[in-house]
Amino acid sequence: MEKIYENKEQFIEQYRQHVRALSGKEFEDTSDIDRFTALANMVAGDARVIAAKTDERNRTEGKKRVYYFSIEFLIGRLLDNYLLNLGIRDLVADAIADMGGDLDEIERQEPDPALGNGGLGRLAACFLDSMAHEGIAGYGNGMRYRYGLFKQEIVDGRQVEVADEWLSKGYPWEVKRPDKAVRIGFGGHVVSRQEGDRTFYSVEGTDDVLAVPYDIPIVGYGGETVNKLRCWSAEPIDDHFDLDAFNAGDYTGADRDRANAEAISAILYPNDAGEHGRLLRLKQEYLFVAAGIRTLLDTFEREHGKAWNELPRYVAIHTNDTHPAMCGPELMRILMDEEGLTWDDAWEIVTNTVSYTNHTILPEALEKWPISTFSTLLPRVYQIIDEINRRWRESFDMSKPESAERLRATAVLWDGEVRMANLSVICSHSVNGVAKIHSDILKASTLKDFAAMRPEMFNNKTNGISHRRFFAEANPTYAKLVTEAIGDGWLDDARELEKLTAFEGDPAFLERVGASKLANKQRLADYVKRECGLTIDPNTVFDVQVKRFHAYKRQLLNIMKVMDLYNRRLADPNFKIQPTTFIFSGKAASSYTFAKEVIRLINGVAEVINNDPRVNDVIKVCFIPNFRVSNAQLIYPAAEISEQISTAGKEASGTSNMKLMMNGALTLGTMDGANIEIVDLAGRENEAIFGLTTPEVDALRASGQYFAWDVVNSDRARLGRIIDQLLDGTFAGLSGNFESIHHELMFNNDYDLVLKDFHSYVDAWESLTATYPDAQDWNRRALHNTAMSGWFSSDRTIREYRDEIWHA
Ligand code: NBY
Repeated sequence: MEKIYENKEQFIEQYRQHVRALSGKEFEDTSDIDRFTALANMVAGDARVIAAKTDERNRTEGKKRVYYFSIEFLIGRLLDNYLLNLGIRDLVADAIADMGGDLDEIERQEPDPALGNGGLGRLAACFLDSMAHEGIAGYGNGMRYRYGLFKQEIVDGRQVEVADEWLSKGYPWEVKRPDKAVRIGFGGHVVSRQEGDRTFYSVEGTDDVLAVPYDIPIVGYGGETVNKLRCWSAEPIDDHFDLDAFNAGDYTGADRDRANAEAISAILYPNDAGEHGRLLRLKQEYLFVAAGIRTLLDTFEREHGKAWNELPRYVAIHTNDTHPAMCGPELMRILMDEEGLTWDDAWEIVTNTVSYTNHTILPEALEKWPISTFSTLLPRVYQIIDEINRRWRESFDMSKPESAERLRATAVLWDGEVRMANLSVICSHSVNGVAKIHSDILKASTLKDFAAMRPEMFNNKTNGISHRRFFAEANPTYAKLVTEAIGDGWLDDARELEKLTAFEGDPAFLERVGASKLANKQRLADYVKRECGLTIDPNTVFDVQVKRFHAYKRQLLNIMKVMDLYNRRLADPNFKIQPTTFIFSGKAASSYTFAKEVIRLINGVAEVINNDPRVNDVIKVCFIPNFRVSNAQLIYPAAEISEQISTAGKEASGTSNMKLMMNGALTLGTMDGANIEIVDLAGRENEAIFGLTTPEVDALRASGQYFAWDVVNSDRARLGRIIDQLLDGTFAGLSGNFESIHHELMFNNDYDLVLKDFHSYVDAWESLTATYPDAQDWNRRALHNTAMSGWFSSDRTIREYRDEIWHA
């Protein structure tokens, strides 16, 4: 790696200059936010120098470019990560200490952009990191929302949503590129014109907005490659400011065009399982797709001219879930309407360029749009989709008995709706799921008709995580220990963590593993004290469930376990509980009432237990508000038990399971998503697995013989009591009882099988925590989990995408 700064002194001199230039003050007289802005500016400048070299290299080597289209990129704070990736973190920390500053404090000033909901958005960000590390010419293409995912506050136990003004203090990593803006048309009507024997189509009378890009540099570990994340913002076309209206006192009316255009990129939709039908959301999807496609075609044309049939050789377009599903139709539109290609030629190019990842099998999350909404907003794109659908139908041999059903299942247009998943599959050459079991379920059920017709396009790419961000950066004490033991090669190649298995029999080393965990727990306890005023004890087990709130993720099962432990302890003071702090964190979609009620229940239970001296020496419940990338980086390293308890078959993969495993937590989980691969890698004896398996869940549902009442009646003492407590005021102190949760369990027949898995879950928890007092053996299992977690690096995932899908 080339050195960016010869030495500390050189860094200090440049940093002082940057501080002066930006704030007009000497370093000593500046605030931490000034110091952050100047430092980030300076590093961003360094990054852009490397980015120019990367560009040049990509051009001269004629590299294939990968465009990763995702409506979410949950990138987190960048400064610490980039200092690490550039190999200058220690030098900079030292230098700033010499100047009388504190790098950690400066880093805490950075806004944590919440441009994503959860796993899907964070995955996209980890992929950017890994593409840059692997030297892939990889570009993120996404949205720049003025307000990211809402800030969560807890008031009387309830989630309250507050706007996330992440841009209010400026964002030094981004550069606006007005020269690269793209005009985007909505509405209007399709007109045709004849040229010889060809009909050409275009749209007239559109309402246009300008998509304006902001670029963020993506610094790869090793400092050789700097890629770009391009996020699109919507603006009005010209200055449509209406001076007459303004002079007449109509200030809002004067700026109406601006407000309407800017609304498109104003907010991130906070639903992580689909909220379809909103016109503005469809506008977002088209805006970043159309602008991204235009950009990549311009780049291609600059390098290869109009040799469009070469596009699949030099460009891969990857669609992260169905939100960018219009990539296929939009590319068809440009190739035919603007470049004059025939349908067949364009189709060949499109299907060889586009690939698709599915992230969910939940039927309610599969994206669909009313045809009427779609065709009015995007008449020409709709016309192309209609033609894709027509040709697809025509390809069926209707004399075959299976055809009718296959057609029903695979059609793009059905029942007045556009089915985005089917569109994505038909426009792609590759479809992948995100963990082994998930990819199998896609083939066996969700997309089974496609899989029967085109088995070769289906494949699995088990998710991964940036081990540099979520281990090296988040957990410096443990990372230092690891590096002392096995060198720092693991930063580059996470599989090297496996060398740690050699230390599993080394008591002194295991003791240090335990000490680093304790330090991380203390660090989290300090944060919890600051943020929530709650005292938690680092000498208790830290049992952690952090993720979006969803019925299928079953945070309810977890808190019911806590209620059960509480009840049993009150009934019998000799009932032994391994002292534990139950830590929850996560947001619920604003409109998801049930999930919000579960948050309220957790806080209600916390309020009672944390204030009850009969139990609060052995149980504490802690809900950490406003889960986001930055506090996640404090939580994962402190965890000892990783709660991964979704109903089997529902969690496509999960990625917090991987982050927690890497940081030495033992998985308490169902055989779902990537938990299965965790067990394969680390051995079932080093995790705690419970509950129904996917085939058992399917069989039980199919039998029609599951009755929630029977399960409760067979255990009045424990389950019955918990069910009663939802209504009897025990936990109602903050804001009332929990009727809707009671209703879901008892009258909706417990769709997520919480009651069914309850006993096996609580038993598994008790057996697992019973082994905690043998610290050496616990630490050995923790170390073993870390050692075997390297396979979950997103570097591995990205290499698989590169070799098997993108061929880059
Ligand atoms: O993607 C998650 C899966 O639930 C998880 O199992 C997987 O590990 C992760 C990465 O593959 N899905 C997810 O995070 N989905 C969303 O965030 C999301 C966001 C928006 C919408 C749908 C899903 N939407 O339709 O608007």
